[in-house]
Amino acid sequence: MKNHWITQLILLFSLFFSGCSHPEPPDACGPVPSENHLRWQKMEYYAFIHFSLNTYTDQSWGFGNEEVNLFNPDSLDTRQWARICKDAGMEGIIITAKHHCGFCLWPTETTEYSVKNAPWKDGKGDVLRDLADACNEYGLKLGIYVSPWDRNHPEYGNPEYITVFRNQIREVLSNYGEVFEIWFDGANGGTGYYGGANEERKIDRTTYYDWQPTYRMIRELQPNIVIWNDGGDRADLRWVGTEAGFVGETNWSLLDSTGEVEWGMLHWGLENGNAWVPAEVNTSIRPEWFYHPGEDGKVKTLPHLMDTYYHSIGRNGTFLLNFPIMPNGRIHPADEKAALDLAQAVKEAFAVNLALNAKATASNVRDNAKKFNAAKAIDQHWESYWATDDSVSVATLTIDFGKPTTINRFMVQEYIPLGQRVKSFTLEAQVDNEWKELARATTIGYKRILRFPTLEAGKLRFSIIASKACPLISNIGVYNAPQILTPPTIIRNQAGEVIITPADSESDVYYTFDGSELTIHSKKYTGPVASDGKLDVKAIAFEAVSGKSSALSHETFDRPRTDWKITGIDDEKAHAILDGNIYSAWHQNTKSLPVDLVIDLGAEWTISGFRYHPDMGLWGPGIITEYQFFVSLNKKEWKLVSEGEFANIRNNPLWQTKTFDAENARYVRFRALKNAENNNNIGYAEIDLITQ
Ligand code: FUL
Repeated sequence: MKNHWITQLILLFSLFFSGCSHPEPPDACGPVPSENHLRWQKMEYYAFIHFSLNTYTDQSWGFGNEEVNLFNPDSLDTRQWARICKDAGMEGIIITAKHHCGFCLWPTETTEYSVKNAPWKDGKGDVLRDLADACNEYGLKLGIYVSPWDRNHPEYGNPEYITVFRNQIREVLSNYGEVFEIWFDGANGGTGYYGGANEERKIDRTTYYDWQPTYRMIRELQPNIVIWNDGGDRADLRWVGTEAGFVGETNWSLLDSTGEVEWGMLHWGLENGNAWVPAEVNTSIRPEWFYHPGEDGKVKTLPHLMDTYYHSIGRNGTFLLNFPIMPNGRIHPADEKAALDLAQAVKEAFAVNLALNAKATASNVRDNAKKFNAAKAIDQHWESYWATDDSVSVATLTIDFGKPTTINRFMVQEYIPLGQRVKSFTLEAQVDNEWKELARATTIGYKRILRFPTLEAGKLRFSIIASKACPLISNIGVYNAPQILTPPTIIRNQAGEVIITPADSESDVYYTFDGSELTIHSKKYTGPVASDGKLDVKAIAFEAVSGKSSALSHETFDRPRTDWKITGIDDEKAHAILDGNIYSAWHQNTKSLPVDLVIDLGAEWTISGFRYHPDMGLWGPGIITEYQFFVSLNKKEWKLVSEGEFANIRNNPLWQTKTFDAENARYVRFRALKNAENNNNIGYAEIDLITQ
């Protein structure tokens, strides 16, 4: 009897201790990522390189008949690309080995339309080889874009082309070491050169490419690869439905393995999808993918790129940022600077994890086990996680900083090897013993980052409101990101109000209107400021906490255009050309050129010049290249005071200033004689005058 009792006690003890030391992790919930998915997702940030014959023709899509002779970069430097990408914090580079024009950047055996027939290195060059070597040297992974659509190949549209295409894939995946991702764009405009046929060829994208055998070949050649395919059968990764640089705030890494994918699914994923197909956010550092000299002034700003970061990596996506290569074979210095500035800003934002030394407690811990307790969510180890009991899908985790702590960013990660689970959560801060809601959000996935206005909190409460199954939180980070102190923008609207906008809404702005230097006594900007006459505005953004300020913004303005009227035009939108904002434009409705824009100044002015800012939009900006400018006192007799061209305006679509001998005028007439596109599209972003 005694023995029996002792045996039972030993059993109970051993059960208790084994329960403590070996608590069971939960079962997977729904589809889970493959090892390749996980490796890829952890890369987070990598580069796209667009380089092809388009680089030499200022085109977005080559037709397929562009001369191979054009490809002759004089200082191609893949090591420069790799160095920039590495310094920018990226993990890999995906290159357009073949874009839609069909030109191959490696000496392929499948077509004559490649570097082997180009003057570059006397046909002995191989851009892929150079890039693979540079990636190895810099510790970056290599990815390859091979366009399924081939506007050069004579067999495109026929079954024979599929063999060619597969051989191309075989070549690029066999000869350049490990490839982390292969990219198959879905574009198919139909028309093309096609070996001289110059016709439209339509294919059924669901059947033509016969992807499954191709996928098998790819996985055999590169077992660690992930396949991105927007053109046909579902592969490993999905496009997010836009090239503007964002994915949905709700972002499930799931889709159905078959069937059409509408835009919403690309954007948000599918909560109950039956396959793991996570999102990759692809966008360019400039408006376009290929290099266009006209975009040298349009490189994305730091606040823009930072937003893209939060809207991609911060929303359970990866971030694929494109560099267009210049005709000489290098990345433009402005693009390099933008990427490095972004890297610096990201580094500064996430430099100190304030959750690391805090204390975490949870409303429920799986089996009450140390292995799954709240501390595991703030230990910075991705492999360890806080988990609740199987029956618990609503739970809170509280982080106690121990003292009031200044914060403005919250980062959270799910342990996705066991599936994406959380459907919604809230974040609250304890300020002066009161709980204040900071955010209400939906999915988490691999990584979610929330931004909120800077505040001082003693505690943070992270509450999971809904989850598909017990939540598994692998990491939480809390940060105090410095404001982005780029110079603020200054505009003056038609009413004469000066509007100053800092890049970061939390920065303070100080200004002067008379050209004087800024001091601590300068005025603080609190909203649009009414003004009159000519102005010389200086402004800076300032961050009180760090005491840092931005570089200076400086703008001069002539008299305000308050009483101006665009005459004879019945289109509300025309006022965009007087709103002070060079990013808003208006296009004049005309069937032929020349076309006049007549402005009534509302009073007699003495003028000695005018300024024109063209539309900076990408498509059909209607940039005026040849003009005449007239003045009149009565709108009947007109005097021509200036005529000529706006040289280089197409490549550099900035303010154009023309001066002339002073004239008195009540009316001005700006006549467009010709535009850069050689059609009747005439666009204006702004018109202004220079007065005496
Ligand atoms: C698009 C292509 O058509 C563009 O030219 C570019 O390559 C981009 C990344 O994908 O859909």
